Amino acid sequence: MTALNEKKVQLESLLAPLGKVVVGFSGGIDSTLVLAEALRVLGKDRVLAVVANSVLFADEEYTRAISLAKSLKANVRGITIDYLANAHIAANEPETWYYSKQLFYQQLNQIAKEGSYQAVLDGMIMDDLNDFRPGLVARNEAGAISVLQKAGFYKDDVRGLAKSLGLHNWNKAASCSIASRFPYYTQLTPAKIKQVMQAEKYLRDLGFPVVRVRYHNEIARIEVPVKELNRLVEQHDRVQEALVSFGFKYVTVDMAGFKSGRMNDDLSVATKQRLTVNQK
Ligand code: NMN
Repeated sequence: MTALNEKKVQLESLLAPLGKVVVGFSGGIDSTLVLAEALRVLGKDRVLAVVANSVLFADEEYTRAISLAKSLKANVRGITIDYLANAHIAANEPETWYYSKQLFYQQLNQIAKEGSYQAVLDGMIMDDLNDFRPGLVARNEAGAISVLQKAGFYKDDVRGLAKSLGLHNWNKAASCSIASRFPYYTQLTPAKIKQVMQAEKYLRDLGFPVVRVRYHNEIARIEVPVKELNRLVEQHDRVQEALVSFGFKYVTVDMAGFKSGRMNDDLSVATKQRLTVNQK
């Protein structure tokens, strides 16, 4: 048996005894695999996909996630989370990840309780253990189960299994809360968030699926993979014009290319450790 097959068997054996489950579903490939496998192993009537809509994620991501869950024949429920009502999150403190996941899991647990679901599942994977992920502490506190992580799935395993199962988004670029585009302690407002979302959507539509527009007040710092830098700079005129129209004064391209977690470079080792204790 291949290593991936062993992980798949392990995943099935983790899912089988769970009874009725709620799956926190974002439409990303990790939670898509969890949802698809939960549906296959437990059956449609014992799985509920819950999709969160909020100002920190693009509306199109929410709509796409709802349709994807429906196309997998899952029962699906949308919820709304007012992240900016939490002062820590609005202030984009390093704790933002903890508090936003806490709000998310609280709602999932509430839904599970009301519907007599025995477990709440999410899409965290092994790679998340090597990242700055305070959300894992919130997950542990909430008692949510990361079945892929428990079965030892890394991103390549997820994509490999998703592809073999015919999940069309197997190669989808990872996306996350828009908070990651802002330096820590930058006050998040709907206007700033909209500015960054418009800029990223523009660049995605221009043919850059992997992109971050980091917000530094008047300056936009665009990150795309290094191999895409030339192609981006070739289109400097239109990119400059568009991003200025969204409210930036200066439009820059980061020569280091896309680096997930770049804003965490500003955090001290002590802060990272404090917020991720017991992560592993
Ligand atoms: O790819 P970017 O935009 O840089 O964002 C990734 C970063 O966002 C990660 O390095 C992580 O620090 C943060 N993040 C944290 C959680 C969490 O704690 N649950 C979830 C998603 C992203």
